[in-house]
Amino acid sequence: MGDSKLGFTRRRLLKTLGAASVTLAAAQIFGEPNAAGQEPSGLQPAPEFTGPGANPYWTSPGQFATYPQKAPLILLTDRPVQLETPRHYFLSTFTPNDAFFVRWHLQTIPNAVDLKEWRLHVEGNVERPLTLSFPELVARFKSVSVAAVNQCSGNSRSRLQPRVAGGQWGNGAMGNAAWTGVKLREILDAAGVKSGSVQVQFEGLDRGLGPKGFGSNRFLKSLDLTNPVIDECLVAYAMNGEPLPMLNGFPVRLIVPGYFATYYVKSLSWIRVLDTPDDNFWMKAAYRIPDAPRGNTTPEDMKSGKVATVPIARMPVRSFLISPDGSTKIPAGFPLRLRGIAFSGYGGMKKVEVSTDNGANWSEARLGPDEGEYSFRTWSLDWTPKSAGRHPLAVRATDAKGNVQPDEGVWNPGGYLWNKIERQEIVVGDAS
Ligand SMILES: Nc1nc2c(c(=O)[nH]1)N[C@H]1C(S)=C(S)[C@@H](COP(=O)(O)O)O[C@H]1N2
Ligand SMILES: [Mo]
Repeated sequence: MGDSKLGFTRRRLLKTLGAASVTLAAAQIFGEPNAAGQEPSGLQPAPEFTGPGANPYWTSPGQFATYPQKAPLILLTDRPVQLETPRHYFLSTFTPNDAFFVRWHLQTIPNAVDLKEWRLHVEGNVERPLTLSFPELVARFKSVSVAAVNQCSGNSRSRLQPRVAGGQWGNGAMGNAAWTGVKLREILDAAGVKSGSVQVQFEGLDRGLGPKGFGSNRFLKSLDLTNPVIDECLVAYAMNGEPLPMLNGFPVRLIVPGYFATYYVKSLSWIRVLDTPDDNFWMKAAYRIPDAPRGNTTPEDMKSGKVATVPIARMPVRSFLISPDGSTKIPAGFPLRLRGIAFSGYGGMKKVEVSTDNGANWSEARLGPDEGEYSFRTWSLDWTPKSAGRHPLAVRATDAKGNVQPDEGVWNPGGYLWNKIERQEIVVGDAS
């Protein structure tokens, strides 16, 4: 690992957290019911992203908001809090904590956690229920780090045609961090999973009203105990070497490398071993995808009621051109360095290719440092546009399993799994 962010020490963490509580002083994070899922699915086309003058921030309308511990981020909704990361932050492998996107579902989110009071409970179908204080959690289990992308299932939802309800994210509902914590497996072993157990359920500190059809007042996610990803999960207490921002799940959150962020339960406080499959709203009704290639279906097939669904899981391969962003005109003959990132939930990157002629020809980009198979991987390619005019650039990644980004969009009612080849038009001016 070439980055010090993965060389995090427990001693430093405990020093940082010497003050036993972290408080968010934001009154506006309490509010009315979640509007997600209740907005009409209008059929106006998604905005086109052409330059110059293109909105360089991924999404329109693009109002910025400042929340505690956060840089100005693009405000999607404030009840619940949904903040999108502006495009330029994705020039680096690791997304800064203060710029990391934010997504909650429920009305009331924790804005203060007193570590003297806080406990992680391990309960349910176990031999020895555990109640771990923060220092116990840190000291009792081995400290490990992993670089992993946290991407919302609905990232890029605004691109779907026909449009679907839900937060109209651009491409900034994702981020990559070096997560440090302890292995979920070690915690489960300490508690002793009883035979007959089928799933493990995760619950945070948020409470209250959620979207339509949601009966409980809790956000709950579960994973099958037979899923090999259980052995890769971390209960993370540090993000890029610092305590987690409150809005990103202080004091600890679950990390499920390669999986969509819906499983990355924030302010994780209950780990519950189940002897029957979890049928709560967030597993049975929400975050499900058609059981079909790419999770793809049509509005007509959905209406037939015959589309079988499964819980969403791993993230398909994606790549992004971050710079140039199309917002300024480039003089002909100007040597550009095209830069961006790529990742896949199915393992590391094999190659990233760039086309400067709308997909007719492709050139392989140079890959940046390898921070692990679930991390962002930066890429770059030098290119000097020779002729004035519009140059449609495109970027396409292939992951280590050989999965290639398709040039077709995907459609499902949740607006999940978008991974179509990204395009960015660059306008080159005559410099003579
Ligand atoms: N406790 C809790 N954890 C949660 C959620 C939530 O609503 N409550 N939302 C999940 C979803 S759907 C996403 S996209 C990520 C967002 O993580 P972030 O806010 O750190 O970017 O958190 C996940 N973990
Ligand atoms: Mo999400």
